[in-house]
Amino acid sequence: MVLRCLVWLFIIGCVSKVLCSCGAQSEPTAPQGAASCGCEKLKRAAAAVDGAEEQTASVLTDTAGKYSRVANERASQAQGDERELHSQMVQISGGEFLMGTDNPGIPADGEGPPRLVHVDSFYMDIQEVTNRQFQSFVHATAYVTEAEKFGDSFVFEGILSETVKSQITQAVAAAPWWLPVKGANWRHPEGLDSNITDRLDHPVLHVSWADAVAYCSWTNKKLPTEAEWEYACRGGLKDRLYPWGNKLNPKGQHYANLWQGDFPNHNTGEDGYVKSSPVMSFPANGFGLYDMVGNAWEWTSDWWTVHHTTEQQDNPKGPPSGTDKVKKGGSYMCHKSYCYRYRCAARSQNSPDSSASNLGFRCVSREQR
Ligand SMILES: [Ca+2]
Ligand SMILES: [Ca+2]
Repeated sequence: MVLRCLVWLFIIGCVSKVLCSCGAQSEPTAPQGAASCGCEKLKRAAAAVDGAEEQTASVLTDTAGKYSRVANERASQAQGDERELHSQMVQISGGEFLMGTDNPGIPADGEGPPRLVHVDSFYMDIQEVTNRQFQSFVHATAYVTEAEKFGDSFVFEGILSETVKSQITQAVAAAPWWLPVKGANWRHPEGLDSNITDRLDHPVLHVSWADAVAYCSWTNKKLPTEAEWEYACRGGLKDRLYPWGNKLNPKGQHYANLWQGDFPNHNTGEDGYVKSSPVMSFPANGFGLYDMVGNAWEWTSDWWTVHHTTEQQDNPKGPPSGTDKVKKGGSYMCHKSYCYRYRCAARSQNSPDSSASNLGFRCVSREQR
């Protein structure tokens, strides 16, 4: 019991980090205290629960207009492929880029120092893996996720029904808006009284790192390294906060599914969604990749560390071992006041067995799949 509780606390911490990973480079710096949304504390094995009972892609200019035009062109192409079971992939031509930032939104996350990194060419899913895709994987393999084995997963309180909330006596001390919900898993994102029937094209959630690896392996793919993910996120732009530039809402438009309003009490849903959104609901970046920031956090293959060499690196893969895995991009729960991690350089962590209602993934491969 105690172990489970500790695990939950840890997961909650991780989830918080996920939620928080929403930062940047040139926009005004994140407000003090913006470092903790609680998602990094959601590890199944650590935290402390309160009251626990137990491309050759061309480099684009940084103007929103050009970004938007290219994004919309790619979006219209992608819509036609939506019926295909496996994600469409785009080739990301290899090259050098500055990974990290010298103006970290959340210094404690190890966003800096910036370092010159080269990555080889690779292919990347243009979208987060969806419930429909994960469902086909489960149908074909009878795979059981870790959240299903544990019997619970972390869910943000704000999206739970009153019935489910009334049955929960635990909370994560450092992030009380994260609740361990019995029966919550990818099929039941907010617990047993919820389902994915009307969310088959949303990102699959409540998947652990091992679950993500299993799915990618099934499609002959793998998880991206953090370097691959960040290079892809930047979409050919240099020293920019977001995949589309430095302004969060160019010309008043939303470019990602994030949180508007006061976190964690009121989400206005100004961008159209208070929870996850169907994949590809917002413009793609210069490489044709959707939802790199926002919607669902995305697992990477790297172990977590906040210490980075400043020497030039070639296809870095992170530390050889660790306790947490790196996740990137932030989620629909990210707000600048609390989780400034919806920036390409931002990062957060979760233990590999963690799962939560805002954490998903996408896959990469060396060859076209
Ligand atoms: Ca939103
Ligand atoms: Ca995402």
